[in-house]
Amino acid sequence: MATERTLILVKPDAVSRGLIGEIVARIERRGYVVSAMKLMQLDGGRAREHYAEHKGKAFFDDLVTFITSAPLVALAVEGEGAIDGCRQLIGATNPLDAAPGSIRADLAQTIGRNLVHGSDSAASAQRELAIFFEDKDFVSRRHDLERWIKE
Ligand code: IDP
Ligand code: MG
Repeated sequence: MATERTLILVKPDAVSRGLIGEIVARIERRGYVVSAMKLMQLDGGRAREHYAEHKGKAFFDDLVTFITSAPLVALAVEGEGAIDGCRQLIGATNPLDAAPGSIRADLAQTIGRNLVHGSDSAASAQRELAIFFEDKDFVSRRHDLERWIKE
């Protein structure tokens, strides 16, 4: 397995509930490292770009309204298999289907307020990271990553 970089969003509901630390802590405890992090309020254009795959769906407008409604935290997260690993930590889209112990199962109630976004593939991660970050925003965490990779 290779070191991967994924986009995590601590969505506005999580920021509003004071869960930034809880969510970042779970990601760090798994052994993944943060290589970029930004507290920001997303504009409509970038929100529609981020959720482009859902354009035309019934929930699309509500989703864009929600994700732009208040500040979120965008993070680049790195580690071995970080894309699928973070999705596992986050849990299924609907908190009622999410595995116990996952963020959504433990901390969320509804699909529309499920606290966290995580990229679902390498292609999505690359596309989504470019919406939130420029090359200069990333710092090297190579030294810290190597401590976790003991093969
Ligand atoms: P994901 O966040 O688990 O990748 P997606 O299917 O990519 O889930 O959907 C993006 C986001 O859109 C979800 O996290 C959720 O907040 C919202 N969403 C997805 N499906 C529904 C729905 O049926 N009703 C309302 N909101 C939805
Ligand atoms: Mg998705």
